[in-house]
Amino acid sequence: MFEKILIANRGEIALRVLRACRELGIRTVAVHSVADTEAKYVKLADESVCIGPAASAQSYLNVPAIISAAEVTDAEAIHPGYGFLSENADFAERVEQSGFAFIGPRAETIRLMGDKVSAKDAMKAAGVPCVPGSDGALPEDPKEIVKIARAVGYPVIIKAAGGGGGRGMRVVHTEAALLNAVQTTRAEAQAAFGNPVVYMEKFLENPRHIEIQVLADEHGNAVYLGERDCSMQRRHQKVIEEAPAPGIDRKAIAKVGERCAEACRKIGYRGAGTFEFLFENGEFYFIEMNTRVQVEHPVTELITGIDIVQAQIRIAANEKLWFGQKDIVFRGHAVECRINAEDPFKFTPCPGKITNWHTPGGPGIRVDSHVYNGYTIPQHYDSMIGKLIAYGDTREQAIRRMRIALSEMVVEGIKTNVPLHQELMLDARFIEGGTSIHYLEHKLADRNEVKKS
Ligand code: MV4
Repeated sequence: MFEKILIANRGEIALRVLRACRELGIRTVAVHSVADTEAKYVKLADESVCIGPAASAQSYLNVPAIISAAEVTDAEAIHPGYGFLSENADFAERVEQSGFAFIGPRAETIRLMGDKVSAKDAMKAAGVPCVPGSDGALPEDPKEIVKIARAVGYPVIIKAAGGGGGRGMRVVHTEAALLNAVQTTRAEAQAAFGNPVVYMEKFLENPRHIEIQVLADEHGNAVYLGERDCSMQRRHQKVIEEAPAPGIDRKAIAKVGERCAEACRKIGYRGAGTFEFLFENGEFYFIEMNTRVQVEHPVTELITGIDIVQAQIRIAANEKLWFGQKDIVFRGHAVECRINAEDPFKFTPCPGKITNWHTPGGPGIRVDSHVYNGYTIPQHYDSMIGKLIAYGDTREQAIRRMRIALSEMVVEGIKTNVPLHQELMLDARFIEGGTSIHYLEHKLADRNEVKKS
């Protein structure tokens, strides 16, 4: 096992990784920007290195500074967390070339999944069900493009190979609009990602976002840890996540989960990963794979009892998976609310000093947050200040516990989205379960309509 790990991230995930290291008896190096000198994970880490000014480009994205920090502190491995450099194949490569272990998949796997066309090709070949579409990049020939769209059937969606997470997409409803849309998406993709390659899919009008968590080791073993429902989102930012996904047949989950695990074995996947699916009319359609630990990993940890971050570390240290698929028992239900420092109605970020901070507790409550009383949230980064996770024997109990937890939560000095979560925990459609990816945006639009009239 590693003796020392450098955590190349900030915020709650830096603290989460630090806690995993502690439990494994691994010493930690925190790297931080000038703006994060007072951060909790910096103070709790065994060592810390300031790697640059507040701007992420000069600190948390500064590859030479991070590698130098690993060198001077004698760290053996680097955990990238999520966001920042976590899915940067060049970073993973530089880390390994410098003699450190990258806690994540091999650089070539990250590269394969970063290109959404090659990711889909690989998954289709490995037996994962995909959204029907162009089967690879769209050709240049307009006649061919029209032909493909007719075969797929309108509406279609044009997506950038270099995009993902909602960037670089365009829905097309008619043949008249097709070629213009392809051309515009290509130009935008070239400008945004330096890659003009686009592909086409059947546009699913009202799907849910269901994702499968996997773990795979370097010895050919892979398991799935069930699914998460991340449909409650606004502008591609998840707001609430839960596991298991309400109302989906367990046999269907086992079937798609086994396909994902098998795909991991086939491509030689290493570490934790997430297969993102759209789910509509009882069918799963793969769209993208994430090669990092995700914000919402705790809901899976709570229903499986498996520590995903510790698993990432042990896999990176070349350990064999210490359990098989049959050993994984799914028990109970977990719901996560992302707590953001933002206006709960306008969604504008609201950084500043927290003058009073009290977190809830009691049975089934977990709080993953790096903030504390008197902490000043810097304006330079993401507005997420923590996650509230509630577990119960049933979904009803988890939601009940979440309502109580939200009512106990005290955050003063800044605005947060806690009021939005309180509203959602009482929302009849949420309580019913199974809302689509469009539900929250429609609800918020209706709410604004009511306010106006
Ligand atoms: C889609 C889709 C409908 N049909 N693909 C958006 C994020 C990116 N990961 C993929 N996205 C979508 N792809 C087809 N063929 C609808 C979306 C989509 C979406 C997906 C997941 C979660 C939220 C979303 C919000 C809007 C659109």
